[in-house]
Amino acid sequence: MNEILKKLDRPVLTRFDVPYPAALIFNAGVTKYNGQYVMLFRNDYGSFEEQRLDGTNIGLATSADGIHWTVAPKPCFALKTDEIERVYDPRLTVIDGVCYVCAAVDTKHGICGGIFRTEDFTTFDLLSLSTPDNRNMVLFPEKVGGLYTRLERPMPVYSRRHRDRFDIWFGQSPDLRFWGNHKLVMGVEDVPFANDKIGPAAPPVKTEKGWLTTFHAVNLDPDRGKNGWEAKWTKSYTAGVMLLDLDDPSRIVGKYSEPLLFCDQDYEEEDGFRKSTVFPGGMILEDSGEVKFYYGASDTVECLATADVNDLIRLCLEGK
Ligand code: BMA
Repeated sequence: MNEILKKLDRPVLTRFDVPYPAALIFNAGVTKYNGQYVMLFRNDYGSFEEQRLDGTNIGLATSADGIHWTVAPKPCFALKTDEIERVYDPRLTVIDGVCYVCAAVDTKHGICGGIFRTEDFTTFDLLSLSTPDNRNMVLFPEKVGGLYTRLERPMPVYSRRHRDRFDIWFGQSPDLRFWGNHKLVMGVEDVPFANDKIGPAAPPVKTEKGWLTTFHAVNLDPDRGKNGWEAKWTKSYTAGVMLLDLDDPSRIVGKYSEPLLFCDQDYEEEDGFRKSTVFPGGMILEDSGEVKFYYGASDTVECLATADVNDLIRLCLEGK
């Protein structure tokens, strides 16, 4: 484990905490909203025992301390239309008192990034849907230069020689519907621990020294073979951390050159669907300076790690 990170000694949410059919609980978005912690988690349901997955919905959990969670009696969100097949991997950002949810949206014509608006976690209004393929996006918690701002990760297969050479991009919008000002933030070749693709992870938090944000990094090892209960899982997902310029978040101020977060605890991988996988979807900066990272582990359970914000900033500034 990275020495500045403290992990809880168990997952923070698993299928056993969920009062409806649930198999894999992971990749949650977390925020503080109206005085409590709110989590939207991905639930791939089916049968864990039979290692069978039938579908995906999104569950809601709330907490007073960010550690002990109560799951609402029913899933709160699943979307199927003639065109949309499923919504997953929610990331939450509160802007001016309204909660926005960025999520991956599988459609019949490609995978898109959706931005939804909710005030009650019961109804979710779709504000915008990207063109495919672009499934990973996160919103900044305030406008930058008068515009809503996001990090995103298009998936250009054809032009990248049919390999997963995916990078992190920047975009802005006057209204969360029309997006432009696109710029490259970081290429996969700039991350020494990724040989495959990178992308945003949890939405950024604001610090005095810049926007602190995590990103996911994928390492491909074709020889890895069966690594979990999926038939063949040859990837490993770790998470890095970087600091972006406050006024121009398309510019990197500092970046830690090693992974910040990776699987190294038994409870992260036990009976795991896809081992060697972490995916942070929620990051909260507390007034005390503690940063909470919520992350899916092995695409099976949701976990929590904490670190001091100044240690994280130091890592980014020294690790460039
Ligand atoms: C990505 C997404 C994530 C998942 C990750 C690792 O492509 O499907 O939801 O956590 O793969 O399996």
